[in-house]
Amino acid sequence: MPLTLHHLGLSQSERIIWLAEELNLDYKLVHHKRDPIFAPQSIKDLHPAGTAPVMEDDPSTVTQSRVVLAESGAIIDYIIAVHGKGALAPTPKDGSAYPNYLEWYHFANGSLQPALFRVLMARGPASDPNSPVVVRTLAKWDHLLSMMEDRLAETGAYLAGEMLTAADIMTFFTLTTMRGFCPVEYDVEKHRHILAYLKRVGERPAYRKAMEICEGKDFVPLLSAKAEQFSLMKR
Ligand SMILES: N[C@@H](CCC(=O)N[C@@H](CS)C(=O)NCC(=O)O)C(=O)O
Repeated sequence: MPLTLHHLGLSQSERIIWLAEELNLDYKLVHHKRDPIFAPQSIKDLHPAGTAPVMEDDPSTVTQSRVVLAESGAIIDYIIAVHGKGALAPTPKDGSAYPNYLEWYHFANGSLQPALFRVLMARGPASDPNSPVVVRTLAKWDHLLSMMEDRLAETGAYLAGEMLTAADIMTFFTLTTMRGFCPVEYDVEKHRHILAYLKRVGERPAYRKAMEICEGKDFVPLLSAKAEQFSLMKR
């Protein structure tokens, strides 16, 4: 089994385990525990980025040697191309799903995840709630959510269209588990399509299996309007 996936507890590496489960891949899983909030030495030893996810493919059919990647989008593209026969990644043959896929796939780490991270920083102890930067940061998060709301209202299903794609796999962590670090709430009326999407994806067997593999059977994914902050953030 050449593929090894490294998961850091409560982190965006859940994306990669979920992808592997959707694709029904064989892989070896290595769990890493946060120390106490950030990545432990065992993750730093794998790649200079020192963050999760990390994927090892050894030997890779592409290079005939060991490939190590530590960027979610790169790992997802690599696994889909090398191990997944192109599944979950629309191409120009798929018509409008293709440009929509590209936009929402890159929206995840290009816009949504940084915006929520900035909300986390903007709520920090040194933050001034009246500062124009803080006001703009919070407004930006609201605006990105309204873009997602409109898109999900349009498709009634997934971000690229009727079918789940890697755009959903990239995005979902930010809408769910990341809220355990930075609790943001959804409005049951204003965000009703986002909430329906969270339910729809949350019912997928591969997502449920992946979350159980990642966080154990007692973990409840953050799929509802309110989110509790993780206890590791309360020290
Ligand atoms: N751009 C990277 C970011 C990876 C990242 O920041 N991972 C976080 C987990 S959500 C991490 O490892 N944090 C621990 C640390 O920074 O020490 C990706 O999308 O994969």
